[in-house]
Amino acid sequence: MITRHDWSLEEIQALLALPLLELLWQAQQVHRAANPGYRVQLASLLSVKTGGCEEDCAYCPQSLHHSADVAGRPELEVEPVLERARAAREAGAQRFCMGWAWREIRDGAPFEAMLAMVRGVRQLGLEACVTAGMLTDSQAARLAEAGLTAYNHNLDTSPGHYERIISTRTYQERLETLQRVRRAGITLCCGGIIGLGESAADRAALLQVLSSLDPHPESVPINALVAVEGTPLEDQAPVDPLELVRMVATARILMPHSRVRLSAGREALSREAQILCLLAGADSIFYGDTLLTTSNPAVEADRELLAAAGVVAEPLLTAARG
Ligand code: SAM
Ligand code: DTB
Ligand code: SF4
Repeated sequence: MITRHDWSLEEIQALLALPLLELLWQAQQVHRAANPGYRVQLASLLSVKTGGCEEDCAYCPQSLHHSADVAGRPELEVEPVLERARAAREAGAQRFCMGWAWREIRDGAPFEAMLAMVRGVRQLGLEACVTAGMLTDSQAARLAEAGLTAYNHNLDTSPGHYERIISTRTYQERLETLQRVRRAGITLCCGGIIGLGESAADRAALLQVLSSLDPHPESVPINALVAVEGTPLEDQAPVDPLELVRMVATARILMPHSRVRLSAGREALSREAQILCLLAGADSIFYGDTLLTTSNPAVEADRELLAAAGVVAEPLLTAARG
């Protein structure tokens, strides 16, 4: 299978608009070749530093620009975070993702704590992922040295639609952060959100930027907007689940070897719609009853979902050491 980085907008738009069953068939063929055992990665999320963020991302309940801002939650310390990582491992997770509502990482005690968390999560035999905004080369190097598996930094939407969603950070800054993470040898987790009022052409343009990254991001989260009261997007109409299926399938075709993660918004999907997303090539989900600040399906429901779909979860990569 050839991995391409030169997909044109027209090609991507044509894929997104294919008759649904044709799109699913193409995505399935790509997926089966790339992931023959069809294993699904379970990634658990924890918000370490919640709310009070200086950025103004219109979808986000953690921005201090919106009345939704979840203020007053204390930043978590190392041991309680590792306790949650152990519990996630017990529940069957393979990756543990930690979030900080920051515009960028600053040096000092919170960063040292982040490094200790990364080391601790890796010692548990879990993959470790951090999402904490922009970073410097030396911070990226220290994260790599601590054993960080992946850094999550999303492009969110197309270059054209972006300025309607975020004004405090440019698209170019996001691309530079992604390069810095790559240069440090950390894998990239980078995707976007649908349901932000974007057009089909915007969705294609987001997928074009993602698929032009060389190498492709190792994981590509596809989120459906969770419209939170008190954010500027609170009244946004929910996305048609089949639009999410199309986005997942197209991402799968464009980036055959990436993990395509069915991310925020699963609570609004029926079991059957989620199974269609798996069929379309999603091979990872967020696992655990909360995302960062909003809820996610219960662990038990997800076990039933995977059983109903007849897919198995990826086992731990390394023997547990702690
Ligand atoms: N502050 C860091 C940053 O923006 O890189 C890390 C945390 S931020 C919450 C991580 C990602 O979550 C965002 O880039 C966005 O794609 C996604 N996200 C945030 N709020 C969301 C919502 N209400 N619905 C869907 N996705 C959301
Ligand atoms: C991603 O793309 N989605 C996750 C993770 N990366 C960090 C976050 C979703 C957040 C949904 C809104 C909330 O719970 O605050
Ligand atoms: Fe801050 Fe990240 Fe939320 Fe934007 S998405 S407001 S950067 S926490």
